[in-house]
This record gives sequence, structure tokens and C-alpha cells, in this order.
Amino acid sequence: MDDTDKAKRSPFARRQFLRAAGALGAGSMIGAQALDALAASTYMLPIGNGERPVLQYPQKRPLIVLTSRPPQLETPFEVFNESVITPNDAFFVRYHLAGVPTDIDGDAFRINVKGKVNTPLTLSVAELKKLDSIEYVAVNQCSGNSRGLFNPRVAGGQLANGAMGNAKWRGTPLKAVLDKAGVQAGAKQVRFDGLDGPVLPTTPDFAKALDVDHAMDGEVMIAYSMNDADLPMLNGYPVRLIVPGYYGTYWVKHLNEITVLDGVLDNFWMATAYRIPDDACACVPPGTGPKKTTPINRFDIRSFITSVKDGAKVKAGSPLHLRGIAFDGGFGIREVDVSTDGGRTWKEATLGKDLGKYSFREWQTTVALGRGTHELKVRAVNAIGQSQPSAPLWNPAGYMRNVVETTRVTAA
Ligand SMILES: Nc1nc2c(c(=O)[nH]1)N[C@H]1C(S)=C(S)[C@@H](COP(=O)(O)O)O[C@H]1N2
Ligand SMILES: [Mo]
Repeated sequence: MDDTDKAKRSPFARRQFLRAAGALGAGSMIGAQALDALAASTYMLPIGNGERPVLQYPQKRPLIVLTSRPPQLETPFEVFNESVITPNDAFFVRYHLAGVPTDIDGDAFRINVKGKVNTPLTLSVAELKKLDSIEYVAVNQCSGNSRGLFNPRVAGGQLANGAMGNAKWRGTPLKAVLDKAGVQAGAKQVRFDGLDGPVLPTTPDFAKALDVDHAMDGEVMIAYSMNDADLPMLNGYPVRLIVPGYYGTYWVKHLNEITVLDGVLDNFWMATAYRIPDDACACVPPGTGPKKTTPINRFDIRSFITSVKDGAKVKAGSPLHLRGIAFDGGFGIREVDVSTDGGRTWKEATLGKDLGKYSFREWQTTVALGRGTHELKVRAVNAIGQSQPSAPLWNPAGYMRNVVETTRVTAA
């Protein structure tokens, strides 16, 4: 089968997929039998060795499995063309440690606030909901989203572009909680820890920290609602931290411990992992290591065509409607341009509804392609003039890919 045929096929291995979905029944928990059936189903990611099992976890539709212990699930890219908001049941899942909670009593759950505060607090979710509330749409993206596209390849989860999602979050500003507790003078950072933990005592517990000023900016949120519903268990039920514009690593799930520190958190997850080269591009020459690193922070700017797949066959001469999404670290998308000639010339696309500076921004345009193969490209510019590189930047952890992506199509 040639490349074009391959691309025309659904990336789901369809016959097995349907059989597997049937075996599950309606919205059920996963039984051993259903698991066996689903394991037969696969999805082909557009990366080397990209064949992955597809499994349905509780509260989720079938998603692409990177690892099952702990669950790391990628969203099929088709979902991003269906709506600008990523449905809860399609939202990606990332955990580090195998001690993942599967059953949390939301009424019994407590959030402890301690450390350098005047009044330590123990809050139930009901009490949290009585404080101020805020709501906004924001993208959550894993630092290693698209890592599988790095060249030279790097170690770590080989993800395609589906470790991101856009949701409407509602919750209590972290500032309201910290004000209630009273942050003491000399506080430097706030540490966030969730209910999940390591299975082995030698594995470092997953905890992250933000500087106090950031934690108190009024936007960082303890969210109890995602797209007008409770958070799915796998996305942090009953509450998680939302750090808009920042990589998902800070968005601590099942958040049950908030500790105000008078120093800088020096654990594995801050001091060793999730660090990027401390330079303007967060990059180093391929194959080399950075001299100095800094904790990963804001998203860089990205854009995608969602309506046409790499390798697709389209009709020559007639109007081809293109659409997609763009987002950045919170300045907001100002412009999206599309090229049909490999980046030689660009045409400005029409932006869709503005759902806020932290959201995916929809774009669309219409092009016509003559007979032959074409390289479609899309690039975004944000409100402060940042754009995407035309050649990929590299770093050894495989973070922050944001090259102008290329979609090859054949018009006939
Ligand atoms: N408690 C907890 N929170 C966590 C993690 C984790 O392992 N445990 N992983 C983080 C990382 S690296 C990412 S990318 C996001 C993913 O959020 P999601 O699983 O809701 O998509 O959760 C973050 N919060
Ligand atoms: Mo992540």
C-alpha cells in the first residue's frame, strides 16, 4: 500500500475498533473481557513506531494509550477538528506515578493549606465553592506534547500532537484561598501536591511549585468544574490546579496539599525534571546539552491545520476549505497565516470567535490547489509579535515543539 492509501484510511484500525467498542457496552466500567477486546484495537500516530493500542477508561471514550500503568492517554487528533473545546471524555491524561487514585469520595476530600501561613486551613470542596469563583477557557498541554516528532529523537513518552486539550474551567482563585490562610512575610513559593503517590518509597512524590507572586495573580485557579461538569477522575477529580498559559506539569490533579514555603522547592520534579535550556529559544544544538537550565514555564506559540491530514488526497481546482487552531502562552493570537507552497507565500486566515487569551483560537480560510502535491503550512503570531520557527528547535527533553507544521496533500 502506498502512502496516499495509508493516509486515506482512518488511523483507527476500524474493524477491530468497532468490535471492541461493542464489547464494552454503554459507558460502563472496564471488565477484563472488554479490556482484552479493546487491546486488539490500535491507532496509527504520524510518528515512527506510532502504532498504539486504543482503550476506553472510565469516563473516557477510547483514547490512544502511551502507557497503561500509570495511564497516559493521548487524544486522537481528529477531535480537535470537531470543536474548539475538547470534550471531557476525549481529554488527554498524563500521570507520572503508578499510585493513581481510582475512587475518591468528593465529600470526604479535603484540601490542606499549611506552611508559612497565619491560619492553616482544611477545606472541603463545598467550602471551596463558597469562596469567590472565576471561569475561563484555557489550554492544558503537556511539556512533551509532540515529542515523538523530535529529530534526533529523544527519550521520553513518544507523543504525537494529542497531549493537549482546551476546556472551560471553573473554580476558586488560588489567591482567595491563600488570602484566607494569610501568607506570611518572607514566603517565596507555594508547593502543590496531589493525592496520587509513588508505589515504591524510593520514587519521589509528584509535587510542583509556583512563585508566590504567580500563585497570587488571581488567575491561577483551584478548579472543580471542567466544561460545566465535575472533573473526570483521570483529569483530577475533585479539584486540580489550573495555571493558565503554563505547561500541564504545574496543573496538579487531586490537589489536597498546598504548602507555602520560605524557599524554593528543590525536589526532583522542579530541580531535575521539567527544565529547559535557559536561553531565548529554550533550545540547544541537536545532540548537545544545555549549560544552564530553568523550570519550564509558559507555552510557546503553536498552530495546526485540523481539517486536512498529512498525505490526504483533495480535489484539484475546486475551493478547499481549511481550518484549524492556534494558541500561545496567554498573550492571545493576533494573526494566523496559511501557505500552500511550502512557505514561500502566505495568506492571512480568518480568525474564529475569541474565547479568551488562554484558549485555542479557531481559524479558517479557503484555498484552491492545482494538480500535484502541495505543502500546506500554518503559522500564528501572538499579541506581542511572537511567531513559530520554520525549522524545529531542539532540546534533550523533547519539550516545547512549536515548528511551523507541514501538511502534504495531493490534488487530483
Ligand atoms: N497529581 C498529579 N497531577 C498532575 C500530574 C501527575 O502525575 N499527578 N501530571 C502533570 C502533568 S505533567 C500534566 S501534562 C498534566 C496533565 O493533565 P491531564 O492528565 O488532566 O491531561 O497533569 C499534571 N498534573
Ligand atoms: Mo506533562
